[in-house]
Amino acid sequence: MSNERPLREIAHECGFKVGAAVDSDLLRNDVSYRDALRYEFNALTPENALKMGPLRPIRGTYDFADADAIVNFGRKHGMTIRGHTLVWHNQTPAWFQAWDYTDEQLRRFLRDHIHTVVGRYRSKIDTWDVVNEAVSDDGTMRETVWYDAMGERYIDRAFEWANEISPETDLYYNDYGADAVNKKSDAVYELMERLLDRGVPIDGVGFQLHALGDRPNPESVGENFRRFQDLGLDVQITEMDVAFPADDPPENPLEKQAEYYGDIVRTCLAVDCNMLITWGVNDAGSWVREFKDFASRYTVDPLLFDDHSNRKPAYRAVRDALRRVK
Ligand code: 9MR
Repeated sequence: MSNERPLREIAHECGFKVGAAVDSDLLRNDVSYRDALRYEFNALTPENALKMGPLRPIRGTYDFADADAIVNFGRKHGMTIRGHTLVWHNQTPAWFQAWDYTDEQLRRFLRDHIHTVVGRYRSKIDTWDVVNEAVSDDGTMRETVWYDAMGERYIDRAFEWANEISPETDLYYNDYGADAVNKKSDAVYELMERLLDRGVPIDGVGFQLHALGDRPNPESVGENFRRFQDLGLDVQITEMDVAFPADDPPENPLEKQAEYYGDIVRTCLAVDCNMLITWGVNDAGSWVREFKDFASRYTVDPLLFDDHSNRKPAYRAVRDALRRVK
């Protein structure tokens, strides 16, 4: 690709993982995307392929083809793999949404799902987002199908089922908008305290850090990460991207973006958070473009690589922040 040293090598030297969310079609069909992924990143997460909807399009069967392709690519290239996600209110299969289940049927369905999926990737996936986005923006528990059937204890059970089938895998709770100290992160913190009090086998918290419009203050992010670590939990940044309001971007958006990525990497290093995943490999594949509403509201180049997988100022800022710790 170039003579510059790959980012993953620099990251590796300071015990850091830089990853990207991966789309199976782009991985198959776009050479520059594939090359950037394997050359520059030492971690990945399937962006959609491991979610319940894509995995289980037809009742009674699983389609592991896309997830296997991504996971095997990651293994082949020595990458750490995050599994995303087992329990979420979004992206459930259409047939599931139409199913008139009893609470007990739902409980068994979720247990079997977790046993099957975590079990299949036991030796390949290092970390799972077991439960995603269980807390609402106002800090109350989100009323999902899982919550309606089982109350908050659906979270306990999900972690227990994952743990019993794969005790070595790191199990995470993952959420957005809880990156800095704020009302939502307070609620997530209290949820974590309750889980730990109940002896739930949870290893860490994933902070998504979708910096769209707002950029959480890095100092507050550090302070927030520390309080979760003080509970005995690990922390990771799991879905980062940085975009500005489309109608009011800063003067040098790519430089501003780079500065923020650099600040966040430095924050991570200062508090011993050793994983940062960007939500996509290159700008062309970013979900911000896929979501029509967002694409008109925000600048649409939120990642480290441009549409053709060329390095951006943000890439260099991440690299330089990592280099400085050597
Ligand atoms: O990037 C994902 C996009 O391709 C899907 O259409 C979308 C479905 O809701 O999910 C996106 O990923 C989300 C992730 O799974 C959880 N956190 C927010 C992410 C961006 O919406």
